Amino acid sequence: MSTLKNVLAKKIEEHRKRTTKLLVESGDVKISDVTIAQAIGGMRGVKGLVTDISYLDPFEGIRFRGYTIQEVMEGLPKPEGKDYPYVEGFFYLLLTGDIPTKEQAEEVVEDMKHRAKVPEYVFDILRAMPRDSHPMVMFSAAIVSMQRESEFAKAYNEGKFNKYNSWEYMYEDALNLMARLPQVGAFIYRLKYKGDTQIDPDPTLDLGGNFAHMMGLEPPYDEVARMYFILHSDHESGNVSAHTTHLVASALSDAYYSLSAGINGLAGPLHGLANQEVLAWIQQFMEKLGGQVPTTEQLKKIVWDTLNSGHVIPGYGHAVLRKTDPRYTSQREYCLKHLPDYPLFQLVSKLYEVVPDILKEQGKAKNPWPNVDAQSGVIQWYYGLTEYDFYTVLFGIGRALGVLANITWDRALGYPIERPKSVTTDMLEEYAKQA
Ligand code: NMX
Ligand code: MLT
Repeated sequence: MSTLKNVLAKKIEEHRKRTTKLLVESGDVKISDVTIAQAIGGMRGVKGLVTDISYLDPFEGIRFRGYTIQEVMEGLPKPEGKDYPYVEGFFYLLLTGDIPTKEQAEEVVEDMKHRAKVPEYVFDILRAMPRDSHPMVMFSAAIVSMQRESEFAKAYNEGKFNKYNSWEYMYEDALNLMARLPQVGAFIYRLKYKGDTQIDPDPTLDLGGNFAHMMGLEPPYDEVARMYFILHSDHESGNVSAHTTHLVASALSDAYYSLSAGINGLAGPLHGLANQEVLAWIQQFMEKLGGQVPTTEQLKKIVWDTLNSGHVIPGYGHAVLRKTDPRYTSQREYCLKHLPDYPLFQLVSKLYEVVPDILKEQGKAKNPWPNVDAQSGVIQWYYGLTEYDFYTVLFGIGRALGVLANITWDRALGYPIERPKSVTTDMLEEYAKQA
């Protein structure tokens, strides 16, 4: 058994006792109330999910297994001569809660290389799809098409499966899928935008390095890939992609069905697609200005015009965060170090100076600050990835790390099928009368 699986098995054994004790001794303790506004308003703030993979504080931002972004980037083992950690070592952290040693991280790198072969039929399916299909449609279809590879579904069908061992099959699916997603993503990119000129994986490279290689992008894009996948991996459990993956998996659907569903949610413009929307919006107004960089006054007018036409400002606002997203800040720091004078970076920085005050003045958005998506396109564009409708696939590869770790733990802890109760509007009116 690999070190990762062995450590994970021990952690699960210990954790099960905590969950059982909570259920047996404190199952009736209340952690949340639900108001009519919350029932109508997307359950904002209702505490009804449990995950230990990450936690989002509204003012501090995300912590992965208790570690801040900076602690993760500094503390995890890195490939020789690189500034950003192995994505595989980060996956070890998400799954176990432990920072791996370099040896442990590199064991996962090797393990995932052995799992990385994408079945040929996936390429056939992608090539058969209309070339103008959105890359997220292709990505989701590729994932669900691999469902026939599921160890979890196979074990279920063969009757080998029970509440105690089902996590082991989910774990196998999670690692297999995670190992294959970079090639699936790179294949879609080169199929759609580079005339189907494919680049074979390089078996000497780690996941981030290999992704850059298969995309045809030179170093330091490998560093960008590592940073990007880690930053986008998880945002606790209630966001649309994580929640959807968890919900679908709760029906004992395997990782392929569940991740594909989560990816479909990520493809919405209010969620992961916002990173493409930011670039589309910027391109649109730059075109109107004949390519001129807007002055602050022009930018203010553009923002107001966007709001007045009933559109949201992409990359700003958040359902939970109430300050600048530290994932935005982390990417901004990268830009300040590597591309401080790049015009697109300067424009995005100017938006940061202008948008929050306007959103505050408009008085609707509860959080006027930028989220992860406001900044991420800049770096991609700088390194030559200008096909912005591909950006959400990058988000999706990263997000898979968190949600696959999460559904592995869902099975380990025996979480049941998710099935909240709904009420009717008549009932709400009755509650309101009685209040
Ligand atoms: N621009 C304009 N209006 C906004 C914005 C924004 N960026 N953010 C929120 N609002 C509006 C929102 O549409 C709502 O209006 P109305 O009452 O007319 O329906 C009002 O402010 C209150 O919304 P909030 O409670 O602040 O936000 P909510 O939790 O409902 O939604 C988002 C959160 C992220 C969906 C929302 O802020 C938004 O649409 N942002 C722009 C899209 C975006 O950047 N999404 C990416 C989020 C991060 N990710 O990667 O997933
Ligand atoms: C995410 O990374 O999932 C987004 O910031 C959305 C969220 O957390 O609701």
